[in-house]
Amino acid sequence: MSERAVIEDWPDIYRARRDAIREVAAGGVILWLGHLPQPRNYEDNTFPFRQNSHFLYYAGLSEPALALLTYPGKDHDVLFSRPATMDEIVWSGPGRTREEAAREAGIGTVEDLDRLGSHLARARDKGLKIHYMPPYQASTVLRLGELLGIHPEAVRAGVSRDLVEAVVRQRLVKEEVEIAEIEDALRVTDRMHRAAMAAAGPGRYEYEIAGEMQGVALAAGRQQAFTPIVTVHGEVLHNHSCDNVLADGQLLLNDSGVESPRFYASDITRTSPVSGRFTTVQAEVYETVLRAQLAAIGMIKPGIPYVDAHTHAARVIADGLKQMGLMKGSAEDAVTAGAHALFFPHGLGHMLGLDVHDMEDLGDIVGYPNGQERSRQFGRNFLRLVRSLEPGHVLTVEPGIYFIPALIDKWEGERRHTDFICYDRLKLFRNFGGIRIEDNVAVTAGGVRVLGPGIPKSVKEVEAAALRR
Ligand SMILES: [Mn+2]
Repeated sequence: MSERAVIEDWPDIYRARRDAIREVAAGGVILWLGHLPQPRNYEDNTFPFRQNSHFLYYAGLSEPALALLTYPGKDHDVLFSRPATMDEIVWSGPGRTREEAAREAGIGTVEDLDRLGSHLARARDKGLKIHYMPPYQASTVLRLGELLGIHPEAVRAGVSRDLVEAVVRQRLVKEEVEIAEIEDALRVTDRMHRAAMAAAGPGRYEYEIAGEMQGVALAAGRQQAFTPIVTVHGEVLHNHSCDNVLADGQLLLNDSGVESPRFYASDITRTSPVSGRFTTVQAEVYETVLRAQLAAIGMIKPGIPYVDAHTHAARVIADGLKQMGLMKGSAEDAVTAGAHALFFPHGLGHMLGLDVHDMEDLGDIVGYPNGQERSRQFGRNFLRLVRSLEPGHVLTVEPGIYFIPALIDKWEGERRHTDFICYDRLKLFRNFGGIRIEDNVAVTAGGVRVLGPGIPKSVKEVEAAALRR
């Protein structure tokens, strides 16, 4: 179904990735633990399974209960897997054989999972350092403690800093095949967003729209890359409830994206009018967000610090709000003081890859290189990415304007930034909601490429898609 522009040989791709990372272990062994199923309300009723992204990056295998040891020496990898019991075959089917899975990952040797401990013991006896990534699931912490013969509380201190840094370096720069995966995901995400715009209308419920979208994803054999945000209360930034009824005059904010066949994420936000037509005021705010987004995208090229695009987008927003009589004074000074964050209280974007916030399990090392620290200023403190951009980086650009009644009341009560904010006029916007526009872009040698098939974005395009019902 999906057209592929890139010739792929995934076993070779995984092999090459492992050969690059094993250099970093400098003669040591790297332990990659795949995920176990996570119980939902009892042991056998589990959450939908999602493999660990580092495991996917280096082996591509999406089944539970796998492990991988990367030994020194080219192509020396051992996959560990549990042989299926007869009961498991009866209840869950035979699945593919371990040998088939290993071949797909370009791995020549397969062993039983319960031999992993003795492999690690032998490596330790030989004085080889065992490198591993920081765990974020409780079951992984416990397994690491057991496998390494240390107390679970000591697991975090033993994480390999060298490995983490090298994984970040490697995964940050996307190969063509990875960008093709993200674009593949975006083709389904496009259809999902169009379906949502067309399905929205007065009297329908947010969950009905979410259901239409999920239908598109499931019918394409895809999972969501994260819990979708589908709401008329776009001012609640990560609003995961969706039981409001849609009314004429409201805006529907939809932040969602599916995964590709190899589990790469897409992450798109569109905001559309429930009635099919923006009001004049809505269109004015919308155009401001769009101007900020296009200006930020236009700045992206190798060498530019992403924080500069964030700051510029904030200024465009402050300027637009000035024209609407909601802000005053110098837009530049307002942004330096942080006054714009009343309306734009989050970061411009984040890295995207196998994770929707790529490698967020590794912390700020992804977006803040060389120990740079996050700003303490409200709004800017939520910026996940400041680093200088390089060809192959894939990231989101997602400015927004929101009217958050509780925040407005607090700032007004504290008489915060009264030089820049027109609190009186703001009263007219209390029930406005929020607008965010988000695209996924790749940094190229010459600048930037917006990924995906062109999801409706201008006022005209969004209205046309919303009226198609
Ligand atoms: Mn995003």
